[in-house]
Amino acid sequence: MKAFVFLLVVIVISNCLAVDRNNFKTCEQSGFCKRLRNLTPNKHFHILNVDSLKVEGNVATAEVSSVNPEGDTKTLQHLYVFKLSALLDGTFRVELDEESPIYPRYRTQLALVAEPKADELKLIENKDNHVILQNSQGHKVTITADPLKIEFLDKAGNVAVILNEKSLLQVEPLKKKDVKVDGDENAVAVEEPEGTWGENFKSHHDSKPRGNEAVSLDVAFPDADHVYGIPEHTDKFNLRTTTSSDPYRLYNLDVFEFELDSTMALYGSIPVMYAHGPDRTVGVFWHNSAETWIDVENHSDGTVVSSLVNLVTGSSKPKRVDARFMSESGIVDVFVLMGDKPGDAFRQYTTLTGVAPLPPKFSLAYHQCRWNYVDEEDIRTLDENFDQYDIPVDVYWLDIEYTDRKKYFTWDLEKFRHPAEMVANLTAKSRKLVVIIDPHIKREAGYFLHEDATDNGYYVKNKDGNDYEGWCWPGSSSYLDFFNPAVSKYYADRYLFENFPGTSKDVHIWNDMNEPSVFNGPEVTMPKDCQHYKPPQDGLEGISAYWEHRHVHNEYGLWYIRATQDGLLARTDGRYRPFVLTRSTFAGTQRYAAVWTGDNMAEWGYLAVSVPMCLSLSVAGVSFCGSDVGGFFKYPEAELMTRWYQAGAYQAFFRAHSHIETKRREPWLYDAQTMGLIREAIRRRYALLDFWYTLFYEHTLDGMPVMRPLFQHFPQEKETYTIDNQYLLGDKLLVRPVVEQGVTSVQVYLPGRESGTIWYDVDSYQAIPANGFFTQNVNMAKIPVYQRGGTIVPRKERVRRASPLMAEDPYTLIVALDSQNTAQGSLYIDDGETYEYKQNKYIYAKVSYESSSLTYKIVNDQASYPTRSWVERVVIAGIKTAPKSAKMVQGDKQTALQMTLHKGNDVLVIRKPAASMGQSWQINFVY
Ligand code: NBV
Repeated sequence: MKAFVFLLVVIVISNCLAVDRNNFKTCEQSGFCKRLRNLTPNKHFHILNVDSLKVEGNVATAEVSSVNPEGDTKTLQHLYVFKLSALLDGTFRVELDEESPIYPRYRTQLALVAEPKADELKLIENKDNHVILQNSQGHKVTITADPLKIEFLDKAGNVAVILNEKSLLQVEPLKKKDVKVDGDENAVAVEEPEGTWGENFKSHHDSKPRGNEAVSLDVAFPDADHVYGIPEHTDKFNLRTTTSSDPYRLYNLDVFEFELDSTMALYGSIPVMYAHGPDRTVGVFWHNSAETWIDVENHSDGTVVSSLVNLVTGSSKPKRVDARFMSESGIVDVFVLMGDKPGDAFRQYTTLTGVAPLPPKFSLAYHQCRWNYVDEEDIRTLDENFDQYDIPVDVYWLDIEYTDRKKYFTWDLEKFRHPAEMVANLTAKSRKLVVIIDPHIKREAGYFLHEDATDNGYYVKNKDGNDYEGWCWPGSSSYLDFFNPAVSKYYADRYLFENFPGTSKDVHIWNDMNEPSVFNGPEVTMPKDCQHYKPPQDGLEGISAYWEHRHVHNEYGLWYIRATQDGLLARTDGRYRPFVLTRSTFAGTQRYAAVWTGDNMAEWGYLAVSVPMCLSLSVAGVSFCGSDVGGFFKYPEAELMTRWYQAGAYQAFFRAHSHIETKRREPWLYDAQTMGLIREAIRRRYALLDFWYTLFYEHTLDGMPVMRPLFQHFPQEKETYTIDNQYLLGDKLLVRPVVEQGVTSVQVYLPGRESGTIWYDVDSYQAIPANGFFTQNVNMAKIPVYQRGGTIVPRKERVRRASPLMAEDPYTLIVALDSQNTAQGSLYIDDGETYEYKQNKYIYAKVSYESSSLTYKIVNDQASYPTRSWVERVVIAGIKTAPKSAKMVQGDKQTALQMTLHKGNDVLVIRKPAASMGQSWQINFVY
């Protein structure tokens, strides 16, 4: 019966065309969102007791009390502890918790990479209701005590961020149910808002054993033009005003057939927001893993009222963005990132939550996936076809059907009888396999995972303390409680080769459904009153002895992928870099996995949204992002498929994927011309693989996004603030994928007019001076990509069947000159798969050009890597005067070089400089 209902659900959902909004809460239907959103500003005051202020080390603490909003006298209601910490690199942290909560409140555990490092904090003043503090960089914090307001000032003394200006700060005090006043047995319980001790949504009841425990805070960004971040949504990159819609929602959910242009929740939640304007970029990171809603009000958005006022007064629109964070539980814990350039704010965020580790190089190449490649024969044919049609590919993927009836860590031995052999055949050709492992565990007698988990109490518990049982792909399922270290360890061990037969170091992992997705749960996820492990502590019992799922929901997937990464590391004793892909995200995800944007559709709008979605994830630390190429649902016709490959070739995670019920769509199944265009797009990716790899290496050093918004490098240029169909790769390439159907031209914005930036079309080396928008003609082969003048990009022109086969191939360096005739670039080389680079086995070189020379200098003196690669060509675009001769100098060897001038005599090509990349070299020019 259950199976029948399940099948019915699948059939019904498969036939829907769009998201069923009824399955997901609106703010009105979410008790705390409704409650908090209805609070009147400037009514619920908090007062900081200035006499209690203590500054010790980098931390200022003080007592804060809430004031009775009803009475006109300031009756103190509840006591809180306020904490302000100054952290290294221009970051502050503000925390507010109850002074004596009846149970400990949840503090998000896994988002921070480490305990943030302290800066100094000086008390400058404490008088007349005001406290002024300052960090070592000269940022000041002004605290107004009554009512409580906290202002963060930039180095020039301008207010950059204000907390609680509207007095919407709330930390709802925890209460016990049915507390009688003053111990009087007959007294009536204090009247509480409806829903305090239980809420319903559709057929689901949430028992809320701790009652209301929400937190909220208003944040203002004076002078900001726009705010960005808080992925994952399908909206534009610059966030919209939400006064007449629902707030942006952060609650990791499996939203079937998600819609575009929406503030609805999706698979991931990264609560970091940036505010940008010509004066500065700042950010706030709301460190909370519970369901969160965020309102945004951009005062320069041109609402009717402000436009009318402006018309009458003739004034320009006031610049300022207000935001408001509302979470269901936890404490107020917010990091203020003082910027002041965009890159500073992005780095401050990754300083807190960590950078992505250097990925194995193959994972930046092309991946071929489908739900499902059905058996070994299918994989073999797939592999043969890639070779036959001469299309490079590094990785094939197996979706859920490879398992024995969705029992993870097993194989369907009918269809995959010789997994080890299948993998060996792939690795013999330098290719890899990725297999899916989902978090739901089939509740089937005899399935070792289920039996171990049941016997050892490893499952998440329901509200009554029994193993929680939900419904997912395998049917009746339970979910491991990764918050218990023993469970994470147990799970990590499942990846050991002896525990997962058929796998090898060349089999990597895809973690899907880790929101977690529960088909029959409230909003397709786990009930909030489920119970998670909490380390046992004396005196904690009853509801104090566990965390509820509501506290940890958005970080559940993070605990899961951490266990996966641990497992993949352990299986090779930490020798090989693992690759993990996750669907659910939270702050810190980048440390463990790459991310894809989930189940999109083969429609133009979904291709277009892949750019702002990945940009938002990128500035939120997750640079390794991509979307299903071709679209997951539906079938992409040739034009859409071609454009999607062309776009995907310039996004970090480059994987084609499709739904099980869609028509097959491997490149050779299209007409010959389309296949040729797809092949060409993939080949372009392979040619630039070392460029990508270098960017990811540099990300490990400086935490900068790999995929960047234009305003990161052109912060003054207002036109860039709302552009989200273009982006930069590093500071070097500008990409404007064609995401429109049937076009013969697109508008491209080339920034840098003021600074005289020159851009070069990467196909023709034609120099285009930055001058705002220009019209770029596009035929089906055209991918509008431009190299910034002043940069050097490494390429490999001999594209092969898989990226490892190109490891020792020679490089072409593309030198694009700026108006000063200079250019800089870099190159990172290592073995692409191990951690030996940590023992100095790598090359990191800076390449720089000035008119008399081109220098390739290895900057890591202590390190070396025995590469056989050499430089086979140098292309210098934008040359004004051609040199008469050129000489290569490497060690004590000097060689005269051949050069030719091309195009309008402004592209110089140096053939076969033939210097090894294993040693520094220089080309000297004579004029
Ligand atoms: O495992 C099947 C799919 C997978 O192909 C897709 O990429 C995931 O996002 N999975 C979701 C489960 C069901 C999709 C309807």
